[in-house]
Amino acid sequence: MTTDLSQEARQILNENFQNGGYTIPCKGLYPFQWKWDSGFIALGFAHYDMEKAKTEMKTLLDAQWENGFIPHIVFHVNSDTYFPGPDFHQSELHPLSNKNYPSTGMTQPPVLGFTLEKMYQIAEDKADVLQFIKENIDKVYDNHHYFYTKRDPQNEGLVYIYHNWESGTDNSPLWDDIWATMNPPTYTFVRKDTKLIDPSERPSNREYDHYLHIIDIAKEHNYDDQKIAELSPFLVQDPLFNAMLIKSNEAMINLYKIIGGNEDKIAQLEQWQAKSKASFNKKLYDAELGAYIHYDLRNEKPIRFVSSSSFSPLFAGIPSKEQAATIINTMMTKFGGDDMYLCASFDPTNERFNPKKYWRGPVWINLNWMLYFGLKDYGYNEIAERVKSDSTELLSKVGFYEYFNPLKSAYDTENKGYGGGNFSWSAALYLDLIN
Ligand code: 9WN
Repeated sequence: MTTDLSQEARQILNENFQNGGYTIPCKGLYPFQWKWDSGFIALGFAHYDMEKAKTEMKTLLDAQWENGFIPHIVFHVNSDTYFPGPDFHQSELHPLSNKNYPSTGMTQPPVLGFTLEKMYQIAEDKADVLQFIKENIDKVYDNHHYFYTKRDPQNEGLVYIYHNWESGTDNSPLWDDIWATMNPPTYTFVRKDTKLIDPSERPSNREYDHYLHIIDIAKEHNYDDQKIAELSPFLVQDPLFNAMLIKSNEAMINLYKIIGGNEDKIAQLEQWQAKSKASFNKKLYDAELGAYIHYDLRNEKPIRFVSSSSFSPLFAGIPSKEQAATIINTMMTKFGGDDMYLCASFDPTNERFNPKKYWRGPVWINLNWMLYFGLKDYGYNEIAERVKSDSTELLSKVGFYEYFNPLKSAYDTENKGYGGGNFSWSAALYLDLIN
């Protein structure tokens, strides 16, 4: 059973790997290279084809901008199955963008530091992977330098995202109150995703108006970070994004110590780390909700909802033992009933929860993967095992979909997952989870 699934997972990754040296998240729906997908995909390859893992990372890092920024999508090819493409995003507007690779002008969660460390841990030939890390780690360091110098206007050690696509959790109900502060024009555009996927599982056209409008504002200012910080109607400190940054800082400290030298970089990373962790627990921990929350920096107010991102700080060692106990209790109470698969992407007890619609409720394997390792680190082995077995049960029951209904009863009447099928990070992280 496991062997068959592993073979299927490898086949998906192999088939989604492209000649240009990168892996698409899934055929049709996502025909380019995505930043955080690439990190997760590299981990899957690392278990059976380290050369491809290295190539995946290298191709993404080649698209880095001169200011250290790494874009969320690299448009390696032309494709008419995705909107909005390179003509809409126009990364060339930024003076320091990478003119060899058209891309978006926004980013995604910083997973590359901890992905490099994981590749080293998985590697049989440590010397070979260490050599690769030596050649590439400074690019990831420069990316963190970009975040701390350009994305933290109040110098808090917490970086902002200026677009919901930067969060990776695109249409989460977390953003609904921000959309209510905006009134974007109605755009004329042809959606491609809703031709490929049941529209009830994807964001609405009106939501896309908001997404496009934020990009237009950034483009009017050539993607200038300072202007975006001043003007973007969406400016959020996201616990998932910042937890990824902190986890990757830690990974880079470990790797630089293995490499030797680099004292200045280690010192800088440790300084960022201390500041970020302190601010994180001060600003993003909501004791009353018993969870980490998002902060709306534009409107200066906390976004007081619980989502799967609320538990991601476990993966980065951010909560104290007491805070960990509290947030895990919140998770099990709200998300962990016997009738549910862990872990819904949004609070199932909230009226905004929708078990079928993208990031408004379904289970996502990448968040489960983080949760599994975070729970283990804090000694919650039984709950960690449940997250793992819920994930593998879903994958073996219906296949390597993009997201899954968290309600067990849903599978009495339908036998499928949602969004794209043969989805790369579901396959890649399965291979990592079972190893
Ligand atoms: C926009 C590729 C990406 C993931 C995101 C997921 C989805 C894109 C879209 O697909 O977003 O970036 O077009 O909906 O939300 O997390 O990286 O798999």
